[in-house]
Amino acid sequence: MLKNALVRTPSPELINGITRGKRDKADYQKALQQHEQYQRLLVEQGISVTVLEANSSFPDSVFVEDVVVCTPKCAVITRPGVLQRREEIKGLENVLPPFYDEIKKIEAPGILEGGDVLLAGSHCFIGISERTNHAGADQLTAILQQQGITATTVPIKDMLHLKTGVVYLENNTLLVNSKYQDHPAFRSFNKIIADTKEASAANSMWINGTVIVPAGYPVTRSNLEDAGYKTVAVDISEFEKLDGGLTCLSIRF
Ligand code: CIR
Repeated sequence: MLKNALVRTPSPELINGITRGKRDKADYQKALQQHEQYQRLLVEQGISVTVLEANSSFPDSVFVEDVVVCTPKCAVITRPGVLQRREEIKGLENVLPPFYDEIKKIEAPGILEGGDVLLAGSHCFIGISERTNHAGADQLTAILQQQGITATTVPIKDMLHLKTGVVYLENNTLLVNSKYQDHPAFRSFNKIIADTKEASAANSMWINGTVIVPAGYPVTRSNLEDAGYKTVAVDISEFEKLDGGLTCLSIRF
C-alpha cells in the first residue's frame, strides 16, 4: 500500500519549462487547477499528500518525481541530467527526514532522474536516457542491492524517460507504450498496451488498486478496465505541454 506522496505546487514560471517539441505554452491558471485536482485524486486513494511550496527559480520543479527516488529503506536525491534542473534538489534534504531516516545522493559523474526508475516488485529497471547515465544507474543499483532489489538498465532512445512509456501496475503487470510491447527486458511480465495513438497514456499511475489515467485516452482506459482495473481520469493537459506525465507530478511511497 502506498501511504504518502510529495508534490510541488507549480510556479508561474512553469510556462517556461523545458519541452522537446514545439507545443503551445501551458496556461498557468489551468495548470494550478489541474494540479489541485491531481492532489484530490491522490487523497481519494487514501494517500497523505505533502505539498511543497512553488519554486519559481526552477520552472520544471513541479515534476518532483525526477529529483527523488524512494526505495523501501532510503530516499535517494538524484542528480538531474539537464543543467537547468540540476539545482532543483536544493532543500530536499530538509523535506525528506520526516519520512526517511536514511537519505542518499547520486554523485557526479552520475546523472539520474526519477522518471527513468521503474521499480517492479523486487526488480528495478533503470532507463539510460538523455537524463540518466550508466554512472548514475550504477550508484542506484548499488543502493538497491543492499536492500535485496536487483536492477538492470534499459537504453531509451525515443522517449524522455523510461516511465514515459512503461509503468508498473503491480501483480507482475506492466502498462506499456505499444513500441515496448515486445521489448525483451519486459518479457516475463503480463502487459496491457497503451494504444498506438495514445502513447502518453502509458504514463498512468497505479495507486492502491486504482489506475489513475491521463484524460483524453479512451482506448487505453478501456484496455485497463477490460483487464479488471478500476480507473479514474484526470486532465493534465498543461503538464503534457511540458513533456510531463502523471507520475512525474508526485513522489509516491
Ligand atoms: C523536463 O523536461 O524535465 C520536464 N519538462 C518534464 C519532466 C517530466 N518528468 C518525468 O517524466 N518524470
